[in-house]
Amino acid sequence: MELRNLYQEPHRRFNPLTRDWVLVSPHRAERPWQGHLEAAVSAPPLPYDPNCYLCPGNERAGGARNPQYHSTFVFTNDFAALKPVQFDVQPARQDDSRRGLLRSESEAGTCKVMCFSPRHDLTLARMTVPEITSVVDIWAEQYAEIGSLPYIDYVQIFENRGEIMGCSNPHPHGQIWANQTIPNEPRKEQESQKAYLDGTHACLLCDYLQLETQAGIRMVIENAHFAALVPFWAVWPFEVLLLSKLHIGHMGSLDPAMRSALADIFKQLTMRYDNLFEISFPYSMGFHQSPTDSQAHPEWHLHAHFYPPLLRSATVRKFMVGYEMLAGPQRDITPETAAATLRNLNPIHYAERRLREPTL
Ligand code: H2U
Ligand code: ZN
Repeated sequence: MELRNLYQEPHRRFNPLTRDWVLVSPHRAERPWQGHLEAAVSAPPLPYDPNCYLCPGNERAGGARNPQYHSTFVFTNDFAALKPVQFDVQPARQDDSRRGLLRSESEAGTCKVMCFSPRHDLTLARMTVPEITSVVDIWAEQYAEIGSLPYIDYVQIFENRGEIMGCSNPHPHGQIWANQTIPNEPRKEQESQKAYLDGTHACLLCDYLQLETQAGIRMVIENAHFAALVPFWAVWPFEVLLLSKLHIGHMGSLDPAMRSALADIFKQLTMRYDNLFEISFPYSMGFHQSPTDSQAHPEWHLHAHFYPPLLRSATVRKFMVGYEMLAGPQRDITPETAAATLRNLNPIHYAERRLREPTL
């Protein structure tokens, strides 16, 4: 069957980063929806909220008080999932069954919270490019600083946005969790990138970006140093993969021009996301970059994944349940349709457009 026809019919696509398959069912996109609707837009927040744990000068849940910060502010999570080790100790390992069925290991690390802005009512989409650039600077600084700890092998930078993603606070913030071992997702990507480099003497994501640049159909937006596209193997309806154009392994290698280009593409992409359903768009986003395990990692290519949960409107989300939980991921609208939708959105943020429109 010709590939174009194949894409009208149920088919599966391979994710070379995780080596998983995703089932694509383009014909199901029009099915009716009588299920759960998410609550639509809540009232816009104020620039300062006296009850917010993250606003400048306020007391946090753990009892500490935030300083009167003026740009990006980082603190150690008061309810950290990982704890640092004070001196160089080997991880403790145990196998209660002696046959590998009841294995456990101690895991050290650190967790930080990063307030992107002192303004409670902003998001990355509404911040200026220089303001986002200072967020990028702190990401790079934290990656280097935390990664230089002898017991940290991986630094995971991420942002959970919106109540629908389980985010506890609307104040613009992200998190950094850093582990003694490489967690599942980056470990899978590391194995795939390494095998590809060993087998082809080329970088998996450099080759992939070249294909996508030629094809154009899944590209959403690009600038001098970064490209944002809906990957061929996307699972979430409006999933985006953000790639550096140069082969760099981590944020420490970003020069000032690349940092502002990263800030620029962040703003362009998150504005388009907000414009899609004219709401402050929820997602989980995170960077994947070289482990900090003191090994050389020529296979690693810096990138970020955006996983937004919404499907057809501000109130209809994609549920990863049933077949997805028990068998594998499945999607209805094709990555090509999702990319075209995002690409063709108005590049000006809807809230700014509303301000400019004359009121009747
Ligand atoms: P989410 O918005 O994704 O829920 O993350 C907020 C994090 O902030 C969460 O991990 C931490 C929580 O532990 N936090 C503090 O460290 N101190 C506080 O006073 C409130 C929240
Ligand atoms: Zn706040």
